Amino acid sequence: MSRDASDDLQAARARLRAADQEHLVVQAAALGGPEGAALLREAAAEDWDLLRAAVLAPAPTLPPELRPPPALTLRRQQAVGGLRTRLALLGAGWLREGRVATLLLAGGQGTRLGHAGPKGTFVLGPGADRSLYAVLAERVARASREGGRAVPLCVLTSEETDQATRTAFGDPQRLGLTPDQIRFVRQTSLPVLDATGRALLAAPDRLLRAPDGHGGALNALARDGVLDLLAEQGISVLTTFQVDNPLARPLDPVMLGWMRERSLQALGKAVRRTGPEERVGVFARDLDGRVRIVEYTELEALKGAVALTLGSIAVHTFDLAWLRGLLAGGGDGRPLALPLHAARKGVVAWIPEAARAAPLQGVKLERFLFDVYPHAPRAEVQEVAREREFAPIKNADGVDSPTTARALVEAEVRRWHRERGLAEPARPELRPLEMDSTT
Ligand code: UD2
Repeated sequence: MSRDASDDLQAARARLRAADQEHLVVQAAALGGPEGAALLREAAAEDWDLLRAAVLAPAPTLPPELRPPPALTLRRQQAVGGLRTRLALLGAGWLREGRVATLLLAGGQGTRLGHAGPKGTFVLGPGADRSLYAVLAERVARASREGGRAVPLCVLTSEETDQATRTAFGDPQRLGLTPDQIRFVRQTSLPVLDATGRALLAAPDRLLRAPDGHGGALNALARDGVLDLLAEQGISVLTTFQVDNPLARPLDPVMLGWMRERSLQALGKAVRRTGPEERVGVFARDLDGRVRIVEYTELEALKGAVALTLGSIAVHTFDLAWLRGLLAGGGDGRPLALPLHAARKGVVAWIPEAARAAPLQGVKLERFLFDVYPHAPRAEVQEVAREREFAPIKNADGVDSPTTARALVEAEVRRWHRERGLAEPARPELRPLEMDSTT
């Protein structure tokens, strides 16, 4: 081994020891040779102080006195002096002008659903071709046809879902998309630690890792030059939606119109929470009027959380120039670093002492894309009708399951036909419904 190679390994060992990761140095020594060196190099590339602080630090500090933010609620009947129509026309204008791109968040591991493969490959039915990817991609295709412009669709994948997702999308034209309309962006991963802040192993020679949260989309989009490319194409706003919501309306002209009308940096869709137990982040506003989302896993730390009833359905619209500015260096000149959120999860790790893999409690670290909200001078919330825009698929059965989602989707398709005086389909398929929000 060359002298400088052994020097950098020596430096790696020192860094790991200083970060309470001595067990990795021991494991690398037990492996020896190139495998041991590879483990040392992989481990040395991580910022252990940041990772350990996220695990060992107290609950995230939330500003005091969080209050519910005002929400734009448009009821179909009252049409508020035609406001909804006017906003829809404004938003449709942006789609026609090619000012809108959208990001499908699909890098999650989807463990709760228990589906083999990326969640987007889950077939919602009724036809075997109705995967979540197909249903959602077709809606982007429909909005593109209606606006006369192909809306760029970015799909966030993770190391685990990337290949299967590209394969699932196959020939984009089958979904009504043009080949250059879709772009895959692969987020990075972070080590999984134990509750004491020590790295876990996936195998004798490599760390246990997990996707770094959909907040990883920003750096991945920037790294791949996608944000610059979208800006060069004239894109003004990037909307987001999740693969697990077949009723998502990420190109809703009313939402886009409100964003345009109010010159916002961020706008999020919300539904009234069913109760404090619903697993959705909630919109809140702090004393200086900044809007943020407090994730449901962190709400118990928040007194008065019960008053925060606007639950985020993870359909957001962000101003692209503002996002790029945050990444380049926000107000204080430092590039935005989204905070790390720690989640205790059951994982399977390699236990060197037992020389086998075993299930144990790990801590996954994620960044959340919606943590950009507090950096927005003007961020607002659009309340929408739950039964028409939110059919989450999270669990194999019970609440937020394929059964509840199918029922919601079928009801929405029937309602959509009824309101247009069309005969209700015998077996409603979620063919591209109109994108507009319906409240
Ligand atoms: C998410 C929201 C929650 C609420 C709810 C609505 C977060 C952290 N929480 O809860 O506030 O809006 O959805 O249904 O967003 N994903 C990635 N990469 C990752 C992790 C997740 O792309 O590293 C995607 C994942 O594929 C899914 C979405 O992000 O489409 C959210 O998944 P989740 O399991 O992190 O969040 P969840 O469903 O508990």
